[in-house]
Amino acid sequence: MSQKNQTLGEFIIENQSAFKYTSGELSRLINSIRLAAKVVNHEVNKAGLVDIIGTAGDTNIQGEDQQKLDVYANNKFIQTMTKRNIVCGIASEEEDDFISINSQDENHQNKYIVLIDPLDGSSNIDVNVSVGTIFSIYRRVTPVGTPVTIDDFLQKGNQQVAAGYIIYGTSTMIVYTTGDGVNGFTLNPAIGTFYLSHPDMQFPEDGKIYSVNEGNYIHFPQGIKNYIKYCQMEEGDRPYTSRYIGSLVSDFHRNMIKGGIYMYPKSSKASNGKLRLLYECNPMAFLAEQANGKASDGFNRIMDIEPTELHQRVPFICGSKNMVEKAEEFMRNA
Ligand code: AHM
Ligand code: MG
Repeated sequence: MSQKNQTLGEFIIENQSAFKYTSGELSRLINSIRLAAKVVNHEVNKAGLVDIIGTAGDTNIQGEDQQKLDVYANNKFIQTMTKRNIVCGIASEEEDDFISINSQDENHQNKYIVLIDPLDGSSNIDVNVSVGTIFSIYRRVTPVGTPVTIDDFLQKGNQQVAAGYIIYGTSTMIVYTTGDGVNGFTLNPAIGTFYLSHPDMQFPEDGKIYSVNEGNYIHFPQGIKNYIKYCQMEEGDRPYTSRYIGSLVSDFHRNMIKGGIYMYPKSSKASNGKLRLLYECNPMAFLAEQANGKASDGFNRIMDIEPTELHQRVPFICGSKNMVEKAEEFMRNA
């Protein structure tokens, strides 16, 4: 049973035995994400103070190589998981190919792979607006002790064993699921400890917020245009409120707490939308479903989509169940 004032470390230990494949390995993996999150958080928070926001490859006044924060976060998460020898493979938005970690060594028994978007919401980094990290965890499908292959990464979302995000906002939080509900932990920056602050998070079934980049309106499919007009109509509890941060993690987080729908549809400019199936949409879909919400590409459940490539894009509609179902209805009828 989760309780308030519990630290993330305590929560992980207490809930380890409830996890069906329990061996401590997944707990160690989540612990390593927790550690990297603190380091990245520290760097994100001082971004305005020090001259770290420059072009990757620049040299700063101390003669140190500058890294953009997304490059920094990518390196930090990969290093932490690699050095602690905790996973057999990682794929990242920042890397063209997946990374194999000692997985050809027959003594290497790690069975988890991680897909990660180390710092999502990149357009917000330079302007002091919340960004996030998104992660998705699977068991490998190829045998342990052999090199990981692309098949280990191209698994359907419904095979995820854990997923979550870190939000670097007014407070920093880790929100994650291992398939038994969603829990949120807030960092106390004074002592560097995450506390359980949001046990058993749930999307309200209905909501009044819609989040979409309306600048793309004329390029949207007719079903989405019709649904947006429905959101704006004066009728019943409508018009809804429009809120769009442009950081998926932040928009999702707000909608989960308050009730709402996030949409990044396909458009006449981008036939599959913008967001990536494997390390943006699937983990958010897993969280949404675990929190009584829903995630769809407009017609199908996100987590049932068969992936064909690592950096595949997919239209994404996610949030309060009744709102997503209404948007799907508009898509079907358009
Ligand atoms: P990124 O991975 O390059 O940061 O892009 C993903 C982000 C999401 O966080 C956000 O919801 C979306 O892109 C915003 O896109 P746009 O600026 O086109 O509305
Ligand atoms: Mg991203």
